[in-house]
Amino acid sequence: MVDVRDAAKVLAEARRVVVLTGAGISAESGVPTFRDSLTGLWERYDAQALATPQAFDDDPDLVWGWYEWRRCLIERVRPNPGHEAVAAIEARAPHTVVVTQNVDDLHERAGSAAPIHLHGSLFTPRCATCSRPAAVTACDEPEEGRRLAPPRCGQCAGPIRPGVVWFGEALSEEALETAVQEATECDVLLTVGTSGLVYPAAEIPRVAAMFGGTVIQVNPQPTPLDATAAINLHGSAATVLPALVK
Ligand code: BJW
Ligand code: ZN
Repeated sequence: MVDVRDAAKVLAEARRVVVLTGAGISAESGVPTFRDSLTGLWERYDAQALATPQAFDDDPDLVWGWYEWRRCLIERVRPNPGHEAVAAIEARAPHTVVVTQNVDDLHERAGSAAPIHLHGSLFTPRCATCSRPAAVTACDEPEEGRRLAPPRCGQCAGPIRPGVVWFGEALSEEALETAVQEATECDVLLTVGTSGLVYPAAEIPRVAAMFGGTVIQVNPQPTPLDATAAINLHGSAATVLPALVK
């Protein structure tokens, strides 16, 4: 059995590190994950009715209201020791790239320099028609389940949409290419708090392993990535990650 101290040694000796994070790293800050039983967003909401381009076309007020509720929730929470440990890894290893599937800004607030947001961000809304970036508005007492008409574009009057990547949409080519390239070159890929069910993000640890990188996984639950990881650390991000950088 490999314990956290062995994993910490492997990480400390790595020159090139990729940290891939998912919703689980923000769970202990109070941000709900998607697929956890009982607390996951997809337990209470229909992904097809909220996280697809078709959903926004069909009911923009429902979708915009839901994303504004989530953005405003995130503005009220703080990064946790897991995000802080990721920033510490970044400060220590000669070359570290943080790749996140999360649409929150908790890595940035914990001190990570320029995380790659594979699935976009709640803080980069844009026009659904002409793609022009739009301003983020102040949050006032957001309520869960409130419908809210999206603002209109100053250029073409099209509806403003969240800057996230929905099912069926392509990820930013630049973001994905950089993440995959870094995975091919890394000594260690640390995957944290992702179910490994959403593609193409779930391929990134496999690419790292295929090119000779050591994959370390941190997750309280088993995932399809268990077989890819050389080291599986079963525990929460806010407890295991600080122990990895001790
Ligand atoms: C803890 C913890 C604690 C809890 N500490 N851990 C190949 C095969 C099959 C399907 C496909 C395929 N390729 C593409 C697809 C389709 C689709 C897909 O993957 N579907 C699968 C679900 C089957 N992919 C796409 O559509 C992607 N686009 C695409 O492929 O485009 C192709 C294309 C090319 C050219 C032109 C056009 C198209 C896009 C995917 C976008 C995903 N978007 C979402 C929503 C973003 C906006 C929003 O936030 O609402 O991204 S879905 C949702 O899932 C979100 C997440 O980033 C993503 C991943 O979830 P994550 O982070 O893993 O969270 P959970 O909840 O699943 O897991 C949490 C984990 O944390 C669990 O394991 C817990 O145990 C753990 N945990 N507490 C540590 N304290
Ligand atoms: Zn526009």
